[in-house]
Amino acid sequence: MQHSTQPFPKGFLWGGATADFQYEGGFNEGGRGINAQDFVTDGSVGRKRQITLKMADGSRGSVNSLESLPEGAEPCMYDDQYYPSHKAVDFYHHWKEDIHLMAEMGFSVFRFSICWSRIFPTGDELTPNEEGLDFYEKVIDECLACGIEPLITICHDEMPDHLARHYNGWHSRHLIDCYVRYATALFDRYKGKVKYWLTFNELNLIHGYSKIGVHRMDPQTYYQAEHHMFVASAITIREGHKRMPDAIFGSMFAMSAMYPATCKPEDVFAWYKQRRENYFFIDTMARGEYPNYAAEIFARKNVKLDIREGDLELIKAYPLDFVSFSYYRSTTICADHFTSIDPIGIMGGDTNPYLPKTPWNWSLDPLGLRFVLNELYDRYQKPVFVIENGLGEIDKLEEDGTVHDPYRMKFLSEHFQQMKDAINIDKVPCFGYTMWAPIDLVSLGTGEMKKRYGFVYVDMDDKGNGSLKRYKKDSFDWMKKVIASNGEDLNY
Ligand code: BGP
Repeated sequence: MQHSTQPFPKGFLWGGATADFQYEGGFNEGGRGINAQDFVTDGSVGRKRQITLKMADGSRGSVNSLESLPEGAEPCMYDDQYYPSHKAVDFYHHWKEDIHLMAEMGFSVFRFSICWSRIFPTGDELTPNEEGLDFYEKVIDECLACGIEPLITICHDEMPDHLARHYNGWHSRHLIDCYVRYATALFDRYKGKVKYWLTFNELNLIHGYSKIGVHRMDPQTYYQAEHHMFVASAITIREGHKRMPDAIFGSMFAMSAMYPATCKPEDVFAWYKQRRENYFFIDTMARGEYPNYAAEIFARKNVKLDIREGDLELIKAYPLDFVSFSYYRSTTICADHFTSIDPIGIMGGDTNPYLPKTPWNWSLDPLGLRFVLNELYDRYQKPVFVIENGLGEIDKLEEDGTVHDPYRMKFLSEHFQQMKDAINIDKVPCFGYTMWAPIDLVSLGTGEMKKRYGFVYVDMDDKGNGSLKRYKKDSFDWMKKVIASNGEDLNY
């Protein structure tokens, strides 16, 4: 296969991505309100993360993040449980040090998310929490002083617990007003400083209470909640453009590649339909209208949306300016035995027998990134941004403070080559890359710390023990070299 030996285009944005509840901590500091993510325990591959509950009869219970809450049960924290969001890896107190490490690597962009309940502790207040706004302003100012563009995810899989508990989260239209008030408070404060914004994270990756606040996990509830998020995103883009004419807006979608398991027509058609289940969310937000195939999905899943006057016009008038996505792996779809792992029927698929896997069973597929970049640009003709990509691996901190991670350099080098090929050979206008996650942080899927992604090792274990000291891994200097050559030199 032909490969590009040219560097990336001039001005290409290089950086890293994080999310507040996996990175920030400080859960009871600075006036932050309790977040729906604060009830989610740690876990592992064989032990799913749980939302701990007080059951209707007062007893203790729990459900995993894909399940409905039992009737009358309420999320509740217990002292003998470890909740990773509370401390995470303490960016709240390490922000300056971490930003300087990113600057040392030559980052030109840092994607982070703002914690909604740090700005509006319950979500129902009419004025924002000044301490919260101030914290992120310091982060933004430090980035700018270091030559790093801040790229903000307004809402990354989280929300004030009050809105989840009392309104059934995004199932309620009330959330549209709360979210727009929150987003516009950010715009009013950070305009002139922040150009790149994402309204949501991975709307096509299913999680329940902790992410979108819903108590029941069924298609009717889910798609109704998503409809409200589509409307909220559209209004937010309208308000954002009004206040910040230079700003551009995206939303992030989980777009790891998907292939038919074989060339049997049944497998190919099953793949096509499953990919569309996934594309439904980005199709609606990027094209500005529900796709024609939504009718088939809604009929099959018995969904009847409550769409109010003006909703569809808003979605149409304010679509995404650019398309951003996460890419980690690829899966295969087989007609015979596809079963979704979520109750909505979106996620699922098998591992690809042709590909090596990580200890977490994620298939490594660099070419899949080129495939997805082409797929997305063909579909929308909007600029694209690789907003999450990285390798979760087990790293070892040596006694002398070094960490040798050749597997990470290999992974990134191969993915960068494919991204370069997509840009320079296929002519896909991809304008940036933010690696997940430059500083080690807590895994979303398993709540573990040992699934590490960073260029920087953080001394903390799966239960939150450790000094939180930061150590540069070998990949740190390698990334510095890659960025300095604007991706021309990918050798490791
Ligand atoms: C994405 C999320 C991130 C992140 C990443 C890696 O889906 O947007 O928050 O965590 O996946 O997944 P994990 O942490 O499960 O390894």
